[in-house]
Amino acid sequence: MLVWIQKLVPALVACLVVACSGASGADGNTQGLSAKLTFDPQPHIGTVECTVALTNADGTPAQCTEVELEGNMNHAGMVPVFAAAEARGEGTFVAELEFTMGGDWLIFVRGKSPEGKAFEIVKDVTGVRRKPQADPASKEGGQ
Ligand SMILES: [Cu+2]
Repeated sequence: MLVWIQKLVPALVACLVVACSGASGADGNTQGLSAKLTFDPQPHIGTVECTVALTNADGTPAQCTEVELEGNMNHAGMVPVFAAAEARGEGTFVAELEFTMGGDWLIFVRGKSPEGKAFEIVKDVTGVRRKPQADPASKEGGQ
């Protein structure tokens, strides 16, 4: 029994490490595009609306398609979170991203460029923490 556990635990750990690092994969090709992420409210543990503004190299809005986000962290055993982004025109997309843990996140923005080529842009979102206890006067998520 003990031997069985001694064999099993390293195997499980190895499994988690592979699963986590495998998610980020090789360097994605940005296809010359840039992404700007804005969050409303500021990133906190829980679901946050993320607006992605995609621009071409010359700064004009990039008419991308099939945009999705993957949120990940740099430690083992992390389950990545995925969110499809909805097109709002002018290279702008909106997604509901769920931060499942506090800490420093990497957000992978993926989709198709205006020319139909797959792109991947990685953005840092650092210092995600517990949602501040809002004072009762401010309404979370109200617009
Ligand atoms: Cu994590």
